Amino acid sequence: MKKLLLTGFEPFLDYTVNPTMKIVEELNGQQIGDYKIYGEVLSVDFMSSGKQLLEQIERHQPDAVISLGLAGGRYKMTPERIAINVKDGEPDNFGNQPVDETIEEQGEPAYLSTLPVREMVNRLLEVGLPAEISNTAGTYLCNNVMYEGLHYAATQRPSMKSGFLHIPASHELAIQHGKIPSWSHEDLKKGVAVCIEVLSADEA
Ligand code: PCA
Repeated sequence: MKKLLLTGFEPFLDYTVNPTMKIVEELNGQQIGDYKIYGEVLSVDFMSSGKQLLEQIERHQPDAVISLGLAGGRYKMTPERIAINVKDGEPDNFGNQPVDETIEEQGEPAYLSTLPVREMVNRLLEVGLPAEISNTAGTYLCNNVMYEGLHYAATQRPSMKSGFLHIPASHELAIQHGKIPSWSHEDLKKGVAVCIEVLSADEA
């Protein structure tokens, strides 16, 4: 059985719940395709989120990493194509707000996801879930964590697939927030499971 590190994030900014947190907690310990899932929740913290991801990689020694993040306002499930070596944007949960900073001094300007993003989108559409590839993960914590996972894989473990999946708000969050489109929690979780099945099938 292969190991998949599946990460989510805690709530941040005016998003009072983060649907990714509940998904990783519920999928933790489950088996999907050939993968046993190791679910972990990361902080929204420019200083430590990347380090937390690398610690979890060292701890679980996964064959693949999928990180999840909330993209409040998006209507579709969006596998990310690329992570860039930039930290910038809104303040994190500790009030830090880097401007135009690099994530890794020695890192490449950008890394492409090594997950089968096209196949994931195609399969999501087949099962009736709206999806498209996203060509930007932004410059906030999601991009940061995606970049760190890909940088680690590129420099230390080339066989480890790594990438990121942005998901829409859950109904629970949309009710609290008031101004964002949403999916049911069950559909969000199903979409994540479908992407893991595609990853597993891609390697079979
Ligand atoms: N989404 C944010 C950070 C945490 C999360 O779930 C992002 O898109 O960067």
